[in-house]
Amino acid sequence: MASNSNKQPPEQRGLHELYGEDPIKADEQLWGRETDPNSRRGFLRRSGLLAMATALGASIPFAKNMPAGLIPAAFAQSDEPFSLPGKEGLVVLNDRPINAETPPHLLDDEITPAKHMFVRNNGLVPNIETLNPDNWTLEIGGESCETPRIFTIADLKAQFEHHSYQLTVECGGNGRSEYVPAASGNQWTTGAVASPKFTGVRLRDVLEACGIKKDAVYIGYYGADLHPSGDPSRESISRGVPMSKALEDETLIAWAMNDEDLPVLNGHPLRLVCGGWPASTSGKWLKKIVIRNQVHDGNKMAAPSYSVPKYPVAPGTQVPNEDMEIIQSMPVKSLITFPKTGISHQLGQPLAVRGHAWAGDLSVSELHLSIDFGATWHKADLRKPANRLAWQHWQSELSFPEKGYYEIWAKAVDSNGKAQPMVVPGWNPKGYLNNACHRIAVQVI
Ligand SMILES: Nc1nc2c(c(=O)[nH]1)N[C@H]1C(S)=C(S)[C@@H](COP(=O)(O)O)O[C@H]1N2
Ligand SMILES: [Mo]
Repeated sequence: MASNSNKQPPEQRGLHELYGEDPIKADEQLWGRETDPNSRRGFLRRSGLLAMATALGASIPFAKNMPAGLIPAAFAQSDEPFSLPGKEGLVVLNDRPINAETPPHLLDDEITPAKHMFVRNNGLVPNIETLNPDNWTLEIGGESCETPRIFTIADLKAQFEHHSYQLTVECGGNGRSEYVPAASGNQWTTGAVASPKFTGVRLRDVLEACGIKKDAVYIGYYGADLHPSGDPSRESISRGVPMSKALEDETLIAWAMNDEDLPVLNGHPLRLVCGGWPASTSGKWLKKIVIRNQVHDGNKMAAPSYSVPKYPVAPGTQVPNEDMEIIQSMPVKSLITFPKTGISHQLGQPLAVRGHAWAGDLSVSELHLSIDFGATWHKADLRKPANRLAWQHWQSELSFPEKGYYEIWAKAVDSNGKAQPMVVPGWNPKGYLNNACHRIAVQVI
């Protein structure tokens, strides 16, 4: 963030100069920085608050509490129209490969419906004609597999016990758009997360049926999607998890989501699901699983992919790959799924607020809400998860002291006592693990 030292800080200038006709332009002049007027980063400068009041046409009762570096939640909405087969209301971030996220108010269901589950593809979606569940096979192998075998989906269904779990899957890059300097990759805001119910067989049962050698340390998956180049000798992505995660009760080889076939974009006819870990470990269009005697070395396993620095670094630092570690459990996080950001609310009436919270392998123990930019907090009612690794629902009622612009902030605390940060957490080169508090805008009238 280069600021121009020749320019005066805003305090020393007249307000008319600051606002001008266009607050973003005015800000640019002040700080000598090129700004994309459509970029939410345009509000990161110190005059952001004043610009916001002008743009909103409303007073901000708790303005003095609001950290100057924040992008107002009122401007964080996206109304881009978009349609993908079987999906509704998702916002497309990239179409080659297809990546689309879900606006928070469409994640209001306790169990995420298929039409609202985000899509994150690293390669080319397999041709629908090749995704026939009747002749699909899953191969189990690898150097630490005693007896490599091939199963049809019918074999899996017939030979192993079926299990259903609601599992929270979140892309490791969810929230990336808020990092400064920007990290390359899909600019996810908050919508690369979902918590549907998956049905399948335990990965453990299948691996044990094939024999796990004593030296096994990791599993890796291979899917049927091609690398974006179309080169069949290259994998689009091939990641995995340590044996301890692979052997958990909830780690599934799933064929169904919410009691229906998996949607094509979410891995039909078969996928791996490792709830609570970066969703990149949940292989779609699953063709093969290998049991490894070393950390799996498929595409996107090595740093910097899905890895973060082992120590905190200053924003923009170049971090050597050997100083990075693979992301395991995702951090504590929450969403406000009702109301939709930007609503108007009548003064004097309580406002019902609700959402979900999750914490990777852990559970969430508290959910706090603030309407005064984090100066004071109060606890919401938080429910237990449907099962381990499912997100937890919370709800509350809020009252507002006077008319004006407010933000509702939600902050979850995990079962180890760790809370979400109010602002974007430690910068990392690829922009992973942003679990900053979710904020929505409310205008009290
Ligand atoms: N075969 C395959 N599996 C994959 C991917 C992929 O591109 N190909 N993307 C991974 C990543 S990075 C994420 S975040 C999740 C997304 O799952 P979804 O598209 O069902 O929401 O799938 C993971 N599994
Ligand atoms: Mo991801």
